[in-house]
Amino acid sequence: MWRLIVACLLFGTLGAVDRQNFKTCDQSGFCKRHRAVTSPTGYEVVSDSIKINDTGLHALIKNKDTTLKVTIVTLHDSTVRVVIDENEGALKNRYQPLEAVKKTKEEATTTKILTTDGNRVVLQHKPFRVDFYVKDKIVSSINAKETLHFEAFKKKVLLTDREKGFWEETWKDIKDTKPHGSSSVGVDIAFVGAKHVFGIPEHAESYSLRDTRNYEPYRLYNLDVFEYETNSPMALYGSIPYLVGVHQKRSVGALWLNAAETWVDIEPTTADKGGLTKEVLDADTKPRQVPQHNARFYSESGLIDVFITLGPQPNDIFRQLAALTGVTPLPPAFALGYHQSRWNYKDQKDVKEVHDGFVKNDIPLDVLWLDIEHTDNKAYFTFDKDAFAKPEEMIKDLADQNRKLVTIVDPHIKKDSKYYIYKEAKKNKFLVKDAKDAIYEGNCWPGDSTYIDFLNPKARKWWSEQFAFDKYKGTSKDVHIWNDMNEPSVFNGPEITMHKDAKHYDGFEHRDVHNVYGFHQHSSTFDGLKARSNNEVRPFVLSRSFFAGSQRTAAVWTGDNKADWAHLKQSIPMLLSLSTAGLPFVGADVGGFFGNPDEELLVRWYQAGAFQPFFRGHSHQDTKRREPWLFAENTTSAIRNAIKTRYAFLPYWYTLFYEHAKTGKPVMRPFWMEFIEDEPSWDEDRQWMVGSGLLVKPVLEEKVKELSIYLPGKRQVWYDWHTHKARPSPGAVQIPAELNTIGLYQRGGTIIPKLSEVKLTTKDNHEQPITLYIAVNQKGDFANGTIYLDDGESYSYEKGDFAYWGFTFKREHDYLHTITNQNLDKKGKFDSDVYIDKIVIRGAKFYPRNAHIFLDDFSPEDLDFEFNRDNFVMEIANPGAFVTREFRIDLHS
Ligand code: NBV
Repeated sequence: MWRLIVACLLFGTLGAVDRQNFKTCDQSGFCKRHRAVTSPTGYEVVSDSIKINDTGLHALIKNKDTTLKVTIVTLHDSTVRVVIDENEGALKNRYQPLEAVKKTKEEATTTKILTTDGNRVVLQHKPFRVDFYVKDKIVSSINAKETLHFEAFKKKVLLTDREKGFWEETWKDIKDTKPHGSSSVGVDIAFVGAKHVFGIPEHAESYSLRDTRNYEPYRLYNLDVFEYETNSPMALYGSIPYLVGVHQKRSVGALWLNAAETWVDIEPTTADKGGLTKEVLDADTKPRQVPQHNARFYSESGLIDVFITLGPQPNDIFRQLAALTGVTPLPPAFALGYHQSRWNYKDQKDVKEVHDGFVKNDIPLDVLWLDIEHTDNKAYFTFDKDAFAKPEEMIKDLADQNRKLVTIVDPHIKKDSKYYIYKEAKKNKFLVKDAKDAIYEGNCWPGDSTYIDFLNPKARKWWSEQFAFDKYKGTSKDVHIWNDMNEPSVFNGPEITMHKDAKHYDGFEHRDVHNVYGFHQHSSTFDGLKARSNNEVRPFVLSRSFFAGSQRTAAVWTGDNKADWAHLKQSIPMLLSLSTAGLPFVGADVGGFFGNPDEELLVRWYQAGAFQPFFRGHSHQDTKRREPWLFAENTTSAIRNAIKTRYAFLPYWYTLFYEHAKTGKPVMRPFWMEFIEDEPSWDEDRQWMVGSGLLVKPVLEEKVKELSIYLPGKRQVWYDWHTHKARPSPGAVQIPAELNTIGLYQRGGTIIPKLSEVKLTTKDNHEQPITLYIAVNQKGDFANGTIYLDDGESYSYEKGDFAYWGFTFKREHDYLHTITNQNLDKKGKFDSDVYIDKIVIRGAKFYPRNAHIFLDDFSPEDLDFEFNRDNFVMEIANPGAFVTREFRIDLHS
């Protein structure tokens, strides 16, 4: 009942977002002020202020009211950092979310113009501007539109009306006291030559960022938005202030390192209008024909701290971003399997029936989830005494079948003097304070709630210790954690979040750190899970809120979507945008959180989810139960099929996650990353790549008879996964959209390892035999691929217990093709029993007469094979080869 009242009062009518709960730019004082800056703000470099030393280039810039200091530092790997802060004597320190970035290697400044890898940074004095050149072409510029606007801290004087918004702001009867006044910052960044810009998640928007000139700017402010709309730049649960301007030859990334509320305006233009005409013009470039995107960032506080990564190619862009904000470490294998969740599984009996149901119905499952109702009256770290009286038994039962449990642990803490977490947090002063220095109180699921101050390193350490097995009673190494509501969500707070004048550790206000609050919760949760097993077991943490760098410790999902086709479609650009911004382990609630999907939508959602990194079915407590067997037989069977297909590709997924950790490349990839030569495909947001080998296009429309698929690239060949039929690219194909259809193509030139048969958990599949799918390239002479193996759960891979092997198919000469494997990393000592029980060669444009294999004894053994002359497919059964022991197969024609 209580829950219903809260839902009705706070969230208004069911069915759509209540926009009234959230600000527009016009309703946000600083955003409005920045957007109103349309004439040059007139900053110039102060003559004689430039100093170049080992720490970079330092200069003062000034306009009629303000003097600022600028630091430009060249970093390792074509990355440049530009920091603009107040000059000495500022009234207050500004918050810098350095926790988001890793220690970056600085390169010594050697010449008067900073250079790194042959790139050039030019500081223009009047007006102040910083230009970035790659091989003599200008690619980016800061302040080309002269919108730099910096509100320095000042002493409070008698308030005029105009000044009022600067010193306080009231919104929906909630006053923001702004004791330090406004301290907002903003500037424009140009992406010269960029046809599209992508990134700045999280928004339910198209993948390619749209022109905001007659629209709201994109907002980055972590918020709990009830029933969010599709196609909207409204803020959602997390923020990564990073975007990339994509260009055939010279892509550029920009990370705006600021954790305060931020808005971003996007202006697509051409270089003749963007203030850089002179710099762009040369013998073969007409500025009018050069596309350009200008992005203007405005943040409520903090400083201007921008990292420009100069690419130039997509792989460089991802590596450079990874060097700044890190990568997702190899997840435990189970986390890549299927997750079954619901708000809520009612009791232990329910849990058992559900996971047994998966076995009975022959559907793979790795993880069962428990939402907030499993706790003792919303006191996290506890179990309801009646419904979950024996958690150990429940967990053991799951673990006996190689399954895991995930429980939810939110950051709001029930205000209850009998609750040990509250008592300890209060005693240790680990709770956020309000503007008057009392403990901050808000309303959330437990009723009156307090909030852990995750900005305090001691509070984080204490929080991480709460996951120890002797503290979080009933849990074991088979329990992993879900952090929800960590924007943080405060039901009676402004915009359903924390008051901006609430106080955190070290004198910072909530406004300074808002977007990094959830990051600190999930990072310390991760640390706790790692520590509870003496750093032996890889943790899995799912978080709703996130910031740049969140990928180092969490997977993320797109929150409370709806069971409709629009939300299914929306999930793709949302996940691509997260992947682009460096966060690869992402997914959307399969089936939609709110509402009841019809069976067709549910099947299509499973098919899409099966090819997205984090794969979980989840739903609201008011929805009908949707375990896969509760539907018509053909629906259940299509869902089973989708989940089994996911499991069959697990060796490929696991390998991609390993490679992500090495290279920064996401696992779910936008087309521009793989096909930079195919410009029309860059903004694709209905299809995606899993790794570089697999193209996915799920059915996203109701009752369609045909699915049309675009095959990107130039002079590539693609193979229909099921029929092997080859198609050239660029081009489009139409395939019949049956209930079991998922558009799936393998790119010529790749080799994909897939399980030959699927068992019901990742662990049970660990040593299952593999089929190698070889898709020969367009010339017919080459294909390669990789596989990564280890124990799937511990950190012993860091000490050499892993195997990373490559496979190569090659035309040696007219009459001989070979298939070989190679150990790609000799440090890996993992000797696995996984063997290859089948090889499928697609596009085998030769007529094989015989085939034999050489194992380590060098005496060839004949192999049985079949060759289909109609579709050029060769299948070798039981080659007798082990993945991690060298072999060579000769195919004579
Ligand atoms: O904990 C309940 C839900 C959860 O199921 C969902 O996944 C989260 O996004 N939670 C939000 C709070 C209530 C939402 C209406």
